[in-house]
Amino acid sequence: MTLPTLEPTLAQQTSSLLQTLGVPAHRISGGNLRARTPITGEVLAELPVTTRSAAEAAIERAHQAFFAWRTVPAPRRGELVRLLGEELRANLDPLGRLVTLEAGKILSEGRGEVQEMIDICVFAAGLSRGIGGLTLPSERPSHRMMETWHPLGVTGVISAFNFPVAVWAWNAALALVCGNTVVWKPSEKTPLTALAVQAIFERAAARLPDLPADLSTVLLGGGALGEAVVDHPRVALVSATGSTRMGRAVGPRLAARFARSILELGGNNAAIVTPTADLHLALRGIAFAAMGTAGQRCTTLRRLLVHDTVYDTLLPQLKRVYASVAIGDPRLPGTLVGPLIDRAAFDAMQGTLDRVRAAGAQVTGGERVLAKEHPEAFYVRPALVEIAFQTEDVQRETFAPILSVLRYTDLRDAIALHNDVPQGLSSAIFTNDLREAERFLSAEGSDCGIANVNIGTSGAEIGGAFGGEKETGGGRESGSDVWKSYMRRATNTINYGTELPLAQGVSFDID
Ligand code: UN1
Repeated sequence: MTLPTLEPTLAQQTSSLLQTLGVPAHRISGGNLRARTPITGEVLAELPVTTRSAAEAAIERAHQAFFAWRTVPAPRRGELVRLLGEELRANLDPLGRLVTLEAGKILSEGRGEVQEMIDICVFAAGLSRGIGGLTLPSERPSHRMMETWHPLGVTGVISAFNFPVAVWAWNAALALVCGNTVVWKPSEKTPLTALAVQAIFERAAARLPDLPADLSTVLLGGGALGEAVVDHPRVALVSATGSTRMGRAVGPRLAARFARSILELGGNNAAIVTPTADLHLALRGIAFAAMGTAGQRCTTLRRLLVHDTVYDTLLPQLKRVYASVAIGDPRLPGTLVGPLIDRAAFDAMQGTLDRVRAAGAQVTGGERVLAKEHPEAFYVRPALVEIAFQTEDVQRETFAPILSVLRYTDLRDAIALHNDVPQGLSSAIFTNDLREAERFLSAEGSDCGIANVNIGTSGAEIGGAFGGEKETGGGRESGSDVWKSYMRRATNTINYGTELPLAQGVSFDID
């Protein structure tokens, strides 16, 4: 008699991944923070939350660690980040799988997220030998001016469920090489991936002798812990990713105590498809940007502005793709669209669809699928909304796969429509017309922090500055010269002469 081989449950798969990733058992049992998987809705683990007083003590320890860390030479700090990248590379597969289990992304996106972490470690390790300031001419003889960049202090990172590990890495890799210490409050929906990253970080740190302890700490819990980070006078900078609503709560509190902030909030990203666009290429770009990560990226394509002359060609093609896209278990190789994170996300999606229908839109898709197989999970067919004008719902970010499609006839009108939303994160134009592309990228074009030509709105590389304008919050993370936000700049004027001339020709002779 042969016994049927039982597939391990998702909780068992998770616990074996956590073991592989080196997460100590006591961190993942015996508490009341429930980690669930959106794949089935089942509970994966129940883990201890961090109390407010423990969080405050952790911030105090991070502050003490900062005093030691700021004096470690930057290239040596970069060595830690290089080793972190090495550990992440060695754990790309299990960590990517854990992201899939906990956040519901398809496997290649789970791995992609870990790849982003590795990439920023490479970038930051290089940067640790390139943090440099300007030397400037002084108007005074025998004087020199220069800028020096100094570590800032404790950096608080508040991250969202949809990029449960990469956002920490963009911030932590830069903060650490800049000489800051890090306190991380991940989304309470994704505590397990956070613990896995913490274990990986601790392994990297253990490879260097004589490092200060508490260089990066994770705090697990809900909004009250986020508030503890935001309000703590020792936290010099908070980098917060999430909704505009969250940003409205966080931004003013940080401003009130003159702390620095990097806010990466809602997006309502649009693409314009012009008459000369390569429609095949546009179709692929639109599909990934609008349906990838089940529409749960801040860079997700949410609005599509299509020129009248190509609308009736593109729309039927788009509808075919939407009708046939593979929705289901994100662990399966063919799946392109995994589950929404939870019931609240599903309800928000249905609410928006009901209202745009009532406003006269024609909605294709959007319905729940696989409800019989997974009564506690929320799989949906991505929705296309054909609508004549931008209603309040079109102008608002609904964190779900809804793509509103509008017609235009004049590029100026399309750009005006494009910018007529409160958010300003990412944008794209599909065109083969140089003039149209350049107009879109110009000062009178897209008003977003990211503007692309012939690629979609999502999937940015770490080398560029990442973030957006208006209600997106104005913050920038990741590449380019973003490191400057994690440091304080000192302007130094040095007099190597024997006279004391004053600037602006001022005289102040005391004898
Ligand atoms: C997010 O959704 O919070 O450009 C970040 C992208 C990713 C980052 C998304 N590199 O889509």
